Amino acid sequence: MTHTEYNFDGLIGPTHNYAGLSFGNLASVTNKGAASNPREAALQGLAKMRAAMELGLGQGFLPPQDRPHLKTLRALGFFGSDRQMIESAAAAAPELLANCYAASCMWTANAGTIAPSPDTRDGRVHFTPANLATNFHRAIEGDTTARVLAHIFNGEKHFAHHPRLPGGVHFGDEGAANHGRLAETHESPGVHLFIYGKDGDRFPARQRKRASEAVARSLLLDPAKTIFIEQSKAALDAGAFHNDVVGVANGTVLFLHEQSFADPAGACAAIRNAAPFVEIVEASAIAVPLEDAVKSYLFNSQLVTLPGGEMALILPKESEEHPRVRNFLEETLAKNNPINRLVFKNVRESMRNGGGPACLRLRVVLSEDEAAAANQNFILDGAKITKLEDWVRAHYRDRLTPDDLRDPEFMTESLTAMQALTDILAMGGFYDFQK
Ligand code: SUG
Repeated sequence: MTHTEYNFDGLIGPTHNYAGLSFGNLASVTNKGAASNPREAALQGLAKMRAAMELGLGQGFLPPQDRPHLKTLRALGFFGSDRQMIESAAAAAPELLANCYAASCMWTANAGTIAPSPDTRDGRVHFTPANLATNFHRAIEGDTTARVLAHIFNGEKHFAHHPRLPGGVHFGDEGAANHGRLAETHESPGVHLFIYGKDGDRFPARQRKRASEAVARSLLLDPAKTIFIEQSKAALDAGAFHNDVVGVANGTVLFLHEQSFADPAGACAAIRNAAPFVEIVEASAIAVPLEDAVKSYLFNSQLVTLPGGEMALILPKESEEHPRVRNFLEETLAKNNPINRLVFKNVRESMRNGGGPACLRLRVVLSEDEAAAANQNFILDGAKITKLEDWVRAHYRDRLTPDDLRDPEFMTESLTAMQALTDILAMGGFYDFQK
């Protein structure tokens, strides 16, 4: 049976802002307090989805979550009407309010880890949502993410949903951002790479080895086709808070920075052993210093197989504008490997929070039957994208500062947008604020 890779991008929510919430993520910390443009952010994201679709790729999306997350504010002891909660949180704990306002579920590479049916013991597609335990604003995504995945991929015949890992940072898990699949074709059994970290000298690691191992177990993967690799501290401390900042796998190709792994020779030997077909396309530290890789997000690109079999990289504009990186990309293209097309997209609003093209998408490989069983409202065509663009234009602000989050009017505005979206998508009373 033919399998297709679908990229499920996060539709960027109306509260997209720069609150500096992610220690270890240089862009997030640097842009703290800057004004964002949520409308532009969402339109940039939709334009990237449209571009991927026009390349002939399968494209879906995950809806944004309800923010401010009133349920969390209540759990933190704020009380009274919704407006009163916003006012008292703004006065007593503005940083908590900012956490409850984050639009960070846009980075769906962190939604969970997915194993497609050719790779699992029971022949179903398996989903384990991430607990995102390291950062509070991200940890509160999990409940809704699990519900969204179960809503879109509904039906036990094809889909199996597992709970998030328990135990907080002990089992810190950041989903597919630290995971890659190599396979000769989408439908042949894949080899799964799980990259975990140990705390660096500057920054904490978010993905724990024991978490990666537990996720692999939950997904019913073949242990002989599962490899656990330690990320290098140099990469972590240079700002690669997720491994997808320094490497990406697709099909037969692993595209990465030579300083991605703690033991590069050992890791590559293990990968070649499990996946003899692999082509490793590497950037040396001389061609691209780690600092440039983190600045340009060159490896946070979507490495995709086009319908004709060739591979393309969907990259952020920042890589095009960086002379050394651009040069390395041109050289990579000229060499004998499957990558022979570059597509640069402007996702600057997301980039300023440390999220490039690859962060914005969750890959799900589906057979024709599985794709048909998925909720079609979340699988895109041109008309559906236009409808979402209209929704964004009708509801989003073009300027938002962290100070604006204090205004209860903005809460009303954001939840009104979410209500309209649930109507468009026939989701019923899906979100916590609607219950
Ligand atoms: O978790 N940024 C996200 C970026 C996630 C990128 N994802 C991948 N690499 N796959 C994070 O650090 C910043 C939010 C703020 O500061 O307002 C933020 O959450």
